[in-house]
Amino acid sequence: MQNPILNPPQKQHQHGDYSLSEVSLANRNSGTLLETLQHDITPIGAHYLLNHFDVPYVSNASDWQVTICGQVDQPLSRSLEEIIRHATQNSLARTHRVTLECAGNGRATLEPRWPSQPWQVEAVGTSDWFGMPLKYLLQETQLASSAKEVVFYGADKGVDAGTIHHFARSLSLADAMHDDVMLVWQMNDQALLPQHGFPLRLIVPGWYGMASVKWLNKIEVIDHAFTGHQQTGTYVYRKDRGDNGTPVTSIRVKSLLVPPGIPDWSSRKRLVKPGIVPLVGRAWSGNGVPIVKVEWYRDSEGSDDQWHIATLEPSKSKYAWSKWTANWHSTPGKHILSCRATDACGNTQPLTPAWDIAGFGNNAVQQVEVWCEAF
Ligand SMILES: Nc1nc2c(c(=O)[nH]1)N[C@H]1C(S)=C(S)[C@@H](COP(=O)(O)O)O[C@H]1N2
Ligand SMILES: [Mo]
Repeated sequence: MQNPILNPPQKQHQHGDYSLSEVSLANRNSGTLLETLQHDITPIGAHYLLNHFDVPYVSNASDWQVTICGQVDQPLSRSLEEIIRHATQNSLARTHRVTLECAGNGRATLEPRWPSQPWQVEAVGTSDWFGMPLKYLLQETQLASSAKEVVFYGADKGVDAGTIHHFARSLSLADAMHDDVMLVWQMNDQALLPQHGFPLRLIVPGWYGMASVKWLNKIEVIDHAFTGHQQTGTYVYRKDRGDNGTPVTSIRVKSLLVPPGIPDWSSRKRLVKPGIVPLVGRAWSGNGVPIVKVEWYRDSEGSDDQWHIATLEPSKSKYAWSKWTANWHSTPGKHILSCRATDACGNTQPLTPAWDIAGFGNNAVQQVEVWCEAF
């Protein structure tokens, strides 16, 4: 019999009930609790998780080595201890508040859906990431003039679509040298948790999460375009299987609201009393582009509404989400609440998802079902 791990059947889109493998992925890769959108910084442990393979076991962080190889005059190896000492002695260490979102966020709301981590809306979070701009490490070696891309390897290894590989992603040399791309060893003032990349990861602000390689232990400078599985086999926007596609890069404009009132345990539908219901949520976009407008909408059976302008608190950090608030005068009955953000480049969220075969980049508006009744 053929080994099904190395000779997997082609993935097929799914309708209806979730498969056991999707449920297993959902159990491993938790989403942010939407009520924590109240916090400027997602509490540690409530940040969403996306791990393709197993979390590497690291017993001693100070032994952690990063090698830089490929198109460099001389390969270089640095321990995390040396990196931290270099950053501290030269005042290179800094904190960036960054909103991270998984490119697959929203995948499960597409019909039919791609069998993968079945995110609805919850794969987003904001942290204070502490470390050093990556460029200072790259500058410790002489890059060859042929250097074109920089590939970042994680210590985690597994199989996807029959291909055995370490999780690895590349950036163009220019993107890798960008001031804001960070080598990170702390999250919210404590060491990275094992599942968030302990002891060292990359943070690429403004990009979807796949670029922020965790458990970083190898950096390879190459003179061609990287074709690893996580670069070209996935994280590419495709309308159909034959499509060459375009790489997934920066985050698309998006917003969420904290579901108001109280939830029903199993359906997560909401119950509110008639009257003023405060609404609060977050809005963000990619590449450090600020949010300029958030609107909210109430779709109630038998009555028409319009988009209302919410109050927007501008973000204090370039790459972090903004908070928005509004007051809803709720009336008895069933309502669907939505919010919609617009960024400074004029991008706004669509009402229905754009089709993508693997459900990437879905920034369609969230829909929250709320029942209003005196109780
Ligand atoms: N080494 C490694 N890095 C990785 C991943 C991974 O599976 N392995 N997942 C990526 C993806 S798809 C996302 S969305 C982010 C998630 O980061 P978090 O789990 O810390 O929220 O990590 C990225 N970095
Ligand atoms: Mo992701």
